Amino acid sequence: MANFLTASTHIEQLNVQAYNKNDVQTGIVHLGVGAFHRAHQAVYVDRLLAQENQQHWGIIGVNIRPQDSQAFERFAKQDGEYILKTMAADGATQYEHIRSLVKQIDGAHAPQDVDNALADARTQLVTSTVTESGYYLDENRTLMLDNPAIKADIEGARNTLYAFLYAGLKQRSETSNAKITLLCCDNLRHNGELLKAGLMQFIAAKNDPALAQWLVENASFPCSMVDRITPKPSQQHVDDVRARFGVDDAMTVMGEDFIQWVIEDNFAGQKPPLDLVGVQFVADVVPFEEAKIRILNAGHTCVTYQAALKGLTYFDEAMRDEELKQYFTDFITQDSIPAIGESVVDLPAYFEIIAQRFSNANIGDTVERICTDGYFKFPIFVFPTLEGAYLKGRTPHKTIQGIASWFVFMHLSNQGKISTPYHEPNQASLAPFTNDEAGIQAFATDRFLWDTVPAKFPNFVTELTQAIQTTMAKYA
Ligand code: CS2
Repeated sequence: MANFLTASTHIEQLNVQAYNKNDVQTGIVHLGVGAFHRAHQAVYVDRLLAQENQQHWGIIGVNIRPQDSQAFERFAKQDGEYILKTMAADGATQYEHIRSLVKQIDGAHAPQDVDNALADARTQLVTSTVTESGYYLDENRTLMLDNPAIKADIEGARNTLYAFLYAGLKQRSETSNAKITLLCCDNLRHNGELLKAGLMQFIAAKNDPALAQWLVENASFPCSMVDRITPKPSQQHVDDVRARFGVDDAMTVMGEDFIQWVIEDNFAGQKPPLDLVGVQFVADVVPFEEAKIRILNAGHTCVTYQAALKGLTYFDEAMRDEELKQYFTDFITQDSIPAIGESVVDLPAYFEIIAQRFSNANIGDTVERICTDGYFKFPIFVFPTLEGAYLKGRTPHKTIQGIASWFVFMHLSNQGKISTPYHEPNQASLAPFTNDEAGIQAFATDRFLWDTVPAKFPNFVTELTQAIQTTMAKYA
């Protein structure tokens, strides 16, 4: 197998785990080989492969999106190997050569190869990172059967992860009885339960009770909390890697030095001993998930639109802006932490660590990246704090301010009044939220976003309307 880093490559300062890639066999299939996977799960597995007798955990990387085929092809050409750069807030920098993605399949072109990989009895674990919007579930965990992508998949197309899981697991159920673990690695609350709910409804829509029964007996869907801030790799980073190591790395990634993975100990398939390399296996992942989603992700979400309105480019700049820094502290201490209540996680200490991570200027994480995909992020990241506060009899003023900033951002960005572009895969869902009384009312009462909060706590609608008006007046 050709090696991506040749003999002529300058490999000083490049860390590589001590295992021989020729000894590695595959035990994991990963769907959605994006930057986050390459900076997170693939890194843990790379470390696992260097442990004694753990060379059977190599990853088969699967692309499921036709629009990513070209990039994926380049990745496959470099044998799935790439360089990861991590940077600490104090400037300490590390480069690692990651080799755990030992085989690549472009599902957009070779779906049968994906089915074979999923059906292969050696595959013990299927992981997925297809983004928050890749699961097509509404506020009641109901699969969006009217969504064109899901509709087409039920008819036999291959748009979503469900179509791939369905076909592969069906083949597995017919050819082997090997148990399997389906481990969702996206930032969704109770992510394992959601993956299970979505897949089971998909199988029901395919009218396949035998497969549903097979999954009940042979599969598990643990929840997991994944964490590492992974900015979109910049051209500067790609150039740096080329200058430093002499390679054109199409899939190089960068991230912060912090990394965490907490997994519910519920494996139907064989369990990779990832605890040897720092992963935490726990009976209940919910407290970790809630802390991360409500403090880190919601902190990002509620601050980022305000940062964009202020014209900031990098997220760490927001942490140096007195007003936004204070806002972030108030949002977490007045709204998020009280709404979580008792937790096994030391929430104030956790918040301090996140505040430091957010201030890391070396990673160059952009406001633009964090503004992406707001329509799916608010219900997942921000809604629990909103509802939790109201249920405890409090009005979450800071949360409402964050929500208002999103509304104002969408309008000013679309009008070209601020420079941060808004990448929103669900633009159509935002169409009713026009910048007038009716649009604000539609926004403040949207069922997908805020579920029953507006009906149960009408004060939310009043306060949000005011906050939108104040914010609009400030920035328009
Ligand atoms: C961010 C996440 O996109 C976002 O909203 O909050 O991508 C965040 O950087 C990761 O979840 C960190 O683990």
